Amino acid sequence: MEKFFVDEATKEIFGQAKEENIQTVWERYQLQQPQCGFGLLGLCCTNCNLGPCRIDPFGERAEFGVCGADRDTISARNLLRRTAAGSACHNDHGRDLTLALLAFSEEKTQGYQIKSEEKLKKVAREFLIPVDNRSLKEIARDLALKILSEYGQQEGGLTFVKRAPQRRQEIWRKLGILPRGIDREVVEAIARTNMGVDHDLRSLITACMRVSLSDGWGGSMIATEISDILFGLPQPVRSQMNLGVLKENAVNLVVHGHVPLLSDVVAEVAMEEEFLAKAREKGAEGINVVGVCCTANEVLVRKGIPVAGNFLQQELVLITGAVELMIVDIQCIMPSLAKVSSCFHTKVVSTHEKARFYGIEHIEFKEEEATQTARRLMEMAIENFPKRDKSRVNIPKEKMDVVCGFTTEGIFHHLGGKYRSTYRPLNNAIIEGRIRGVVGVVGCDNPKNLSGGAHIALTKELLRHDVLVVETGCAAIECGKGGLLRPEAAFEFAGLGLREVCEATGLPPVLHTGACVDNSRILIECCEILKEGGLGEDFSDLPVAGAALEWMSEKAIAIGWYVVSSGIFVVFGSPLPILGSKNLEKFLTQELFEIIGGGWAFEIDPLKAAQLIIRHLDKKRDALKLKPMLYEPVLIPNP
Ligand code: SF4
Ligand code: MSK
Repeated sequence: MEKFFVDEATKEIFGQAKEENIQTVWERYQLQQPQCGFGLLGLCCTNCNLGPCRIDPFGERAEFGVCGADRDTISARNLLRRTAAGSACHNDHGRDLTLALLAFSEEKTQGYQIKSEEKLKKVAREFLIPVDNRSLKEIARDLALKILSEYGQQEGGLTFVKRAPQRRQEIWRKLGILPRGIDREVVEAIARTNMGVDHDLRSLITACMRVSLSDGWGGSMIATEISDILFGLPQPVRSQMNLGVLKENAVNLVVHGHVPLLSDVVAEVAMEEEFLAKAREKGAEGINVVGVCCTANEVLVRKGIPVAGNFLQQELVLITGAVELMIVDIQCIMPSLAKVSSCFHTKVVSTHEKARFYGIEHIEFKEEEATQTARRLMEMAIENFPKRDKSRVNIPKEKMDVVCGFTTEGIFHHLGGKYRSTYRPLNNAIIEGRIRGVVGVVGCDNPKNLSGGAHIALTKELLRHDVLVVETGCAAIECGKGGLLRPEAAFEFAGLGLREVCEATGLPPVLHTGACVDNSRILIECCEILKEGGLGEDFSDLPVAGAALEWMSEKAIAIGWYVVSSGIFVVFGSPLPILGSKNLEKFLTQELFEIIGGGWAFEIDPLKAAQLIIRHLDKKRDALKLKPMLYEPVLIPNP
């Protein structure tokens, strides 16, 4: 297993865990082998009590479930359920943020303020809310209520959908996949998959697209925009990533999960002199707040808080023996943390009312007590410091410098300068053949693949072919650990054309854009490229693509779907669990391109995935009649 680790810190602490008999995700993955073939192919159904049913992939035994559902129905229905679950997660995240904005406007929160007045007013105007001569709280209240009404609405459309190019909106309208209300699409998707409801592959996939659009152009975009309003618009910021950001002589406090509502306040409280003094009294030199997963990305891009690890490293962070407290909220949190933490002095505390764990203390977070809760947790971490067994502390030395926090708005300034904010230089670079195209490398890390290594291999291969890469989530953290989020990476890994652009603008060749919900920023960046002109009229015209080679979560399926439904080519590493239905596979990987302009490919080898993407970008360049690429791809060591 170790031979697959590209990250030395991971390898080291995994080895230590084995010596100490602490089970981690990699061993549990091994113990699950061989994984259920029916599940992998999408051919099992548990949707009613006539079953569970399984379809024989070789067609020798059962070809139908007890009710008569065939492989196409079962695999498409399973896919829709997963897409709905992923969308529900993002949409609910957006709702949490909206309720927090509402609570703020009603003076029911602690420690929050409007950090981006400009963003509040901009978004309010989009929702047709008057902003002149009104207090920020009044505007915030109206905006929160308007957004909440889009959650409950039954007909009409979503405001953010209007950000998409006209041609795309028309395609959605024609296909009947414009989301009507955010909650409605999730509920309807689940209802369709009930025994005896929707059995038609195309109809089920249409529902996949519509529910995913309620996420990408609904819940996720809402989460991003309100996070910017309440916690500030990210700016390019220097920081560090990997287990080496934990400190031997400090109180180490880890925030993990997805929602920035508590973690942002925790990061603020950690700077208060009162707590620093208390930490010193307990023998620590300071308080070190670090992050894991997407909560990490949220506080990284706004506050420069270092990142201790991505999804697969969450147990390893605790196995360093150096963590006093890990605060978790929702999504991607392994229930195994209770067991792992029990081997050390480390406390893990769950804080979100929707996420509880056996063996983990729960201290519920409420917006009206945010600062109070953050302080209580801080006390807890400090009190725990003297209980640390110093002889068991093992913090790997690996940590990598990164520059993160590139938003749609930030890229404007970077490209055009403060006084002439524009995407023109980017469009020109694409048109003139300096940049081949733009690719979003996103998603989780997975022991089924290379435990993060696939993101690095794919990104390096794209860079040397002059592809500008934008990243979010755990893929971004993996590439950060691998040294790709430094401006210098342009000189080490990028092709000559991309290198020239990076040199001229000061941008790194890989732009860290934020957390999983911030994939919505990538959609908006594509809108800006189109608005700037010269590269077509719709997303499907652009030389762009998305990749989530190590996807794990249902949320990644929802993201993949809203990107495909927006007319963009998406490559997943391990296939979606649909290969038991040849019709569905053909539909997703071939026929969809004609219908929606985007579609799927599955390729587990990162270098082959890069080739698929490059061919796709070149096809789009040819269709736009762009100039040939100026330079041949460069050779880089260790591709
Ligand atoms: Fe079996 Fe049909 Fe029930 Fe699914 S819905 S469990 S295929 S009988
Ligand atoms: S945290 S969804 S493992 S990217 Fe957003 Fe990482 Fe995937 Fe969770």
